[in-house]
Amino acid sequence: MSSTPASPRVQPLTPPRRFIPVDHARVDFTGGFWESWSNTVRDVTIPTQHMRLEEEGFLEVLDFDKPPSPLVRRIQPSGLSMQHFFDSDFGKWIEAASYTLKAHPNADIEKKIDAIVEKLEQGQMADGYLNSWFVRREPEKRWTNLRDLHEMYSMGHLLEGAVAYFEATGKRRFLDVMIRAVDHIIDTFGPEPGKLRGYDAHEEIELALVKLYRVTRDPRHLALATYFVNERGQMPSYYDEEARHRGENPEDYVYQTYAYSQAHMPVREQTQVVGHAVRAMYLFSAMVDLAHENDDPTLKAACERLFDNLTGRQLYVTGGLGPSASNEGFTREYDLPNETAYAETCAAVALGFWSHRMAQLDLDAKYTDKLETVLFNGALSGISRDGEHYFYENVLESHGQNRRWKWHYCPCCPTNIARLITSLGQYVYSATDADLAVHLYGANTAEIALGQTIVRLTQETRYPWDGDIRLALGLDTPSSFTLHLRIPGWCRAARVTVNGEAVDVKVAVTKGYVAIRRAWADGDEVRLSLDMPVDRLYAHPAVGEDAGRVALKRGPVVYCVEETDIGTEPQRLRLPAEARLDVAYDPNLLGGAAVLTGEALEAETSDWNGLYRTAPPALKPRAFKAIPYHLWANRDPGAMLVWLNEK
Ligand code: FUB
Ligand code: ZN
Repeated sequence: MSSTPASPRVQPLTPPRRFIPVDHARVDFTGGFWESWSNTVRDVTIPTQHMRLEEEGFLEVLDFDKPPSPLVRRIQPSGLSMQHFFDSDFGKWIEAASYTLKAHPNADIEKKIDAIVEKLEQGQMADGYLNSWFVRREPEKRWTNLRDLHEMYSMGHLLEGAVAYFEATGKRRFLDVMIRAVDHIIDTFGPEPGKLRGYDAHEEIELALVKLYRVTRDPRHLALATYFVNERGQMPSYYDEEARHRGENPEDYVYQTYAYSQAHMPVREQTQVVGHAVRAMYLFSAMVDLAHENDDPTLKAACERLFDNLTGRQLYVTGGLGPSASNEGFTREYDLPNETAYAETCAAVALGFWSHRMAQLDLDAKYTDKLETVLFNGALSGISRDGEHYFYENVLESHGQNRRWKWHYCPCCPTNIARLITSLGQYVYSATDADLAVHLYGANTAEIALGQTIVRLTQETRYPWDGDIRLALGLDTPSSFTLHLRIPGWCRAARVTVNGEAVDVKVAVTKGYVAIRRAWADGDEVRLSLDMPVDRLYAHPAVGEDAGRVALKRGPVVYCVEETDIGTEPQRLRLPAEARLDVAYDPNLLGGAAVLTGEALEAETSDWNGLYRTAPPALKPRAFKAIPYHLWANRDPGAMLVWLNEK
């Protein structure tokens, strides 16, 4: 295969500083929104997902001592079967389950993980190669089609699982298996003569390698991740040459363009978010990691541009992304159809990964705001309130045809939302030696290290149902540091007090974080009050789908209207611009939630004879109710709408 241009010169970032997320196991959600979800995912989602993996034959692929069973997933036109990447699904399950183990040891779950690890180790080839599909079915074809077959995508998820399991239990076996697999990849790929200059079309291994590097501190692990990111999109394309090598015409590529995999140009030159949404988010997450680890401002700058492009032109109000099913990704800017929104759960979860990483490099609430948007909306909608049904696609409009799945033909999403929620603690706080940042609000207690200083924080709040937050600090000895409190972008009036004394928020705020520097002492109390009215949101006029429509949002929570609450399809409603909306907490709604009520108008249909007429419909009053979008499709099936017709 041909050589490609050297990667760009790297200038150091100044200052090379990054906030370090708190260990998720040091954050204990105590009552309220996230405790409830964390418990559900730990107690219901994790065990039932393992059952599904067994029932659906995912774990059977590890029976290396038996001949392979008939395929349970067909081969698609690209040559890929979902079965090629079954390893990724149990890899992600191990990762999600491991996050629960650290604070809540569970011998049964550990036994299940150990059983998978034992089989993986048995299947690992002598040279370290590990991928159940190729080991069992097509060993001669390994590394012949990085464009379509997800080999390193699967290995990346196994690697993330191995790191999480090691960190949770201290057991090295899985980690060592995966280090051997990575050694094999290092021997096979890279710019050195005799190696393949390839990289996997489905990004994932890059960010996994950085996680590995943060455990091993082996520079080869970081170098491999750096190589993969730098090599991506270099021309001539590796995928063209690889296709010719297989005797194929590169022009027959099913997806037509390498933009599908963000491999159409070098990553630092990319300015528009394109292609497959999950791939893009995993790549950009790795780019932020590498921007930090390599002090590389060129990667950071590329991420900043791409983030602004995504959030300014291509993101659903729910935090969903990637409108199109055909490429599981992006189309043109401002193309945000509601009923056909693909908005895959995995993509929203991965946007959470990316935004969170951006905020650690550059403490700017514009990043954390998006993390929060996906957490309360477009990612959380991917799991049912009972914790064992899922959405793969997160539409913003339905006529009742969308139902949650017990499992999915391609079940990448369930384990992805599970790993996000079981590791949620890490997103709440982060620190440097002299700073403590509070990114998310939700009742919890936490222990956070700032260098040698341990801060015990108690956060009391009913967030997201109201915007009052009390933070109590516990310290063994007084300590000077800066407390950074995020003022969410949706909040137009915030008040902060320290031990009862007001802080001038306007003076103290930078990029959406109020900075309070002082000598903190045990028992200090910070109160934050965020005004949380119901906001009416309008979409940019270029989003034709949303013209004349309004979305309701209160604090971080996007609302929708479900037919089951109003007795008619919400598509028939007109919400008057001046309609008063009341907020009330309903303890009986799916574990409790703030709902919006008021009066809207409904288009009369009883006096229509045909499809069209010259007079507009008559409008009659209709009681109105909206519930948080993430809770939709948990009760009677029916129509749903986020963008309501406005009158
Ligand atoms: O291809 C692997 C995963 O399955 C992708 O990330 C998802 O979009 C789904 O296609
Ligand atoms: Zn998915």
